[in-house]
Amino acid sequence: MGVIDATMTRPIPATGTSFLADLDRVVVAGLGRSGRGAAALLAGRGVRFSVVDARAANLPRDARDILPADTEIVAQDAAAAHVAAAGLVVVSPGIDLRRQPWAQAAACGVPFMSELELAWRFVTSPLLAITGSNGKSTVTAMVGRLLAAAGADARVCGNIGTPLSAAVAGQREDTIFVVEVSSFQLEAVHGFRPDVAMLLNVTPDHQNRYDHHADYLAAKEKIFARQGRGDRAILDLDDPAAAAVAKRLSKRRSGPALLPVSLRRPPAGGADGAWLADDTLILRHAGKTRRLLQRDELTLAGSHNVTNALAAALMVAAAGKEPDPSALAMFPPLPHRLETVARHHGVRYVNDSKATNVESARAALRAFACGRVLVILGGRDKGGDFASLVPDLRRQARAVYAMGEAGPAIAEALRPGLPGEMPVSVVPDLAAAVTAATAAANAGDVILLAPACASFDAYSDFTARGEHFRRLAGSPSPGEDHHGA
Ligand code: UMA
Ligand code: ADP
Repeated sequence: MGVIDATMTRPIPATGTSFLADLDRVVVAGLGRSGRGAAALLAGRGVRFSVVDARAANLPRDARDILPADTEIVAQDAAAAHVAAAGLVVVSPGIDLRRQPWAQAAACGVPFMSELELAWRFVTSPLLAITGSNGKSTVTAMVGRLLAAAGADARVCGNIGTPLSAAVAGQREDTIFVVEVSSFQLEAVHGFRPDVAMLLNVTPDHQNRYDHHADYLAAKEKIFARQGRGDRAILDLDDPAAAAVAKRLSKRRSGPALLPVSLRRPPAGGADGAWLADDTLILRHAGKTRRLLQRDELTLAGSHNVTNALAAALMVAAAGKEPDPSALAMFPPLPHRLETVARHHGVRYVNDSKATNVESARAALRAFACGRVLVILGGRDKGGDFASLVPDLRRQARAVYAMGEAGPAIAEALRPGLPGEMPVSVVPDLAAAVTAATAAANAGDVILLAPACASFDAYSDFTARGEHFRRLAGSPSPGEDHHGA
């Protein structure tokens, strides 16, 4: 909790941008995509600022080029005094506020504000925000697609790629911002108040960034912190952590209206929400109930994507637009999310490189027929509880390939729980895993990359890992044959 409390030690106004004019010594921390967006907003307001970045000496030219000519750039490891004297630090999500020089400055009362918060203060039209451990990008993209289909100027942004600070430029009266929000971005928010906020689920992730799971959960829960009467909060009640948050929100006086999502039951007492009944996706909003579609009409595979579709449709309805069932049905998997990239001799190759934690790998395993999955796990361990996958592997898998840095530890965690006939092979890398799985697969099987780990032991990111898998699977070109997942 230290970081989150520390960012609040010297209060800044909860809304508006006028306070920026009175500020001296604004620091933009990190000059990646977020930092550049924040810098552009500040420069546009005539606010002078400096930049602190760990790569100060090697910032890419395009990053330097967007700065006013006389902007001071300070190396992070030499910035202690500079940051301690700041009137405000606008922080990029990749900055870990527990580290120096940030922790010391926060302890001295320097106020921190995330790029998300700064950008939000410039937003003049409705804003929808989506968070959760898994499913954020999929739901964000779905909501964007459904809003566009309904004729809105939907701006899909945030953690999904374009920072909100870049998306606000040229906003219109009819713009609706659809913002994927990460826990990192929520650490230093103060007034951030989405009109509709969504929490899909909270399961262990980013253990390298949080001392305790409770700190991660607290960051996620901040999406609702400033919501009040007239706002809406969408939560997946099938997820125990999100259900607990819903309970807390329901006790808040003048809190947001709760809109539940569930695969198991309709909302209590005829309230608004979205649910599944007899394999039909059902939406009730403003008291009006409608059947959207049958679950097998969705292009997306897996129960988790039924949840995502319900949540997306509910958010669109909450934004005052009608979700088009056919747009929902046709929504394809995003790249690297349960994406079928090749089929050879009846064997299907599925790229779920974005399954970077244990829960998303579990969701992927459950999306296929029992006993037909040859699954590739491994990469850089983020502290995942691999042994908890044993029951799912017993039911769904035929073989396990444990690759990369975490391979030996994964094999050690799984072997005691798995029957002897289910081999767990430790392989050095993805190429070896695909070769071994291809040799072992029969027609009707699925070779699934769902690593439950980060990619950084061998790749720049999950995208590079997924592209490599695609090539290894012999897929002709990116984007082809991804509609069958
Ligand atoms: N930097 C420092 N000190 C540090 C860390 C970073 O100076 O301690 C500097 C780097 O040298 C670099 C800059 O900060 O110049 C990079 O900033 P950043 O890491 O915040 O990255 P951005 O380019 O601003 O991208 C961020 C998100 N990155 C992270 O949260 C790590 C992107 O999410 C997001 O798409 C983008 O803002 C736009 O909103 C990426 C991500 O991995 C995809 N997110 C995590 C996830 O999805 O699991 C949360
Ligand atoms: P995020 O942006 O939160 O990482 P993505 O939509 O990119 O979410 O999906 C990340 C991973 O989680 C993918 O492997 C995907 O198959 C899986 N996933 C998507 N939605 C859910 C969900 N609701 N519950 C569990 N796993 C999910």
